[in-house]
Amino acid sequence: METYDVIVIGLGGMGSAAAHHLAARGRRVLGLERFGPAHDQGASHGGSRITRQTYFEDPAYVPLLLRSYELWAALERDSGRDLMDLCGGIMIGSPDSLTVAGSRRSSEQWGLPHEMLDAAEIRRRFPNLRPQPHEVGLYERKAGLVRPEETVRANLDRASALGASLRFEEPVTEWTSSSSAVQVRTARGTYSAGALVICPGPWAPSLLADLGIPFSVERQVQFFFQPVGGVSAYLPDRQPIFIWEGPPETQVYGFPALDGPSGGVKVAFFRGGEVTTPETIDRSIRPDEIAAVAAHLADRVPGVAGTYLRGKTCMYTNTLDTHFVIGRHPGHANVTVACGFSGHGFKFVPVVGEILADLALTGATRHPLGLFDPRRFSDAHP
Ligand code: PYC
Repeated sequence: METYDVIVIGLGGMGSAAAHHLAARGRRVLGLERFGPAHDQGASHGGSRITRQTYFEDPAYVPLLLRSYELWAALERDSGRDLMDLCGGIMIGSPDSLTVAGSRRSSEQWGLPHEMLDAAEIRRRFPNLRPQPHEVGLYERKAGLVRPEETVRANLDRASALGASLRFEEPVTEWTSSSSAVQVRTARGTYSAGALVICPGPWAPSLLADLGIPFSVERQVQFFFQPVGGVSAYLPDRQPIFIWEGPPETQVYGFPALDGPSGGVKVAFFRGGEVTTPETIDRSIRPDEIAAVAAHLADRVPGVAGTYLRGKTCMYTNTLDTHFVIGRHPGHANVTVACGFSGHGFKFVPVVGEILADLALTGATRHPLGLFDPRRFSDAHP
């Protein structure tokens, strides 16, 4: 049987970063992925993902984001790939909305540079955006976007260059652990290692059923439009990423135009999608969903939804509190898990890779993981 120091299951965003960090620490690493490299079947594709440091979800994420930015810069340098575009970002809504008030709270708590803009100032600085008079925006210059597929490729390349063995099109059928070792079975063989890292993405409900966490996998659509008049007014030097809340509990988000005239502008709703599974997800895009996002944007970013170009489905793996699950598996001391990223995880990929390597090799990490305890959904947990 082939034997390694650490096996990583799942080589999407988080798993590819874990494989990279483990290999960089000189360990013998096996990475197993059910699809090909940087595939589009899970949650790490679509050309762009938001990054930001002001974090309405909880200020506790900020230290992780600061470290993620450092590691992202290092990954760009080491891989020679263009992974990040800090084109700025604006969080819009009524002053007491979660998006605005939460972003402001995290900025003030951590002393993050930001500007509060009223509706007139938003319209003046970013003419594509048309807030209502009662709406305001928190503008963060260091927000922007990261490139998911390029990032996964960069981490896979680095892992491979540092000696990791990466196997694709090889789904895991079973994993087991004893006090001294883990074993992982696939259709091609059985592998053993001292430690296991599981980054299952939307396959968490099956691969990590024994965690007992009530995950809910959600279908989401990323829509690409050609704006009226073309992409020139939407290029990254003019158009920041935006997250726009309103009416309450509805958030829509968007990016500048990327990848030339045919790339278009990407927009999507954040949450509120249908419950699905990786086996049953409907990957077709329905006319009514295209019409719904275009109608929602019509007063806010008029002209953005000019001509529909294409759509791409992806899956969120939501937890009940929408915080991540990262930690040692409560029932298996040599198994580390990272899942339940609830639609906002990709910007953390580099720091999660570092954390997973820490946990798999030493059982501890200097990073704050208080929000992410895998045991928090159990009745026995205080
Ligand atoms: O990842 O920050 C994020 C995000 C917000 C809305 C959609 N994605």
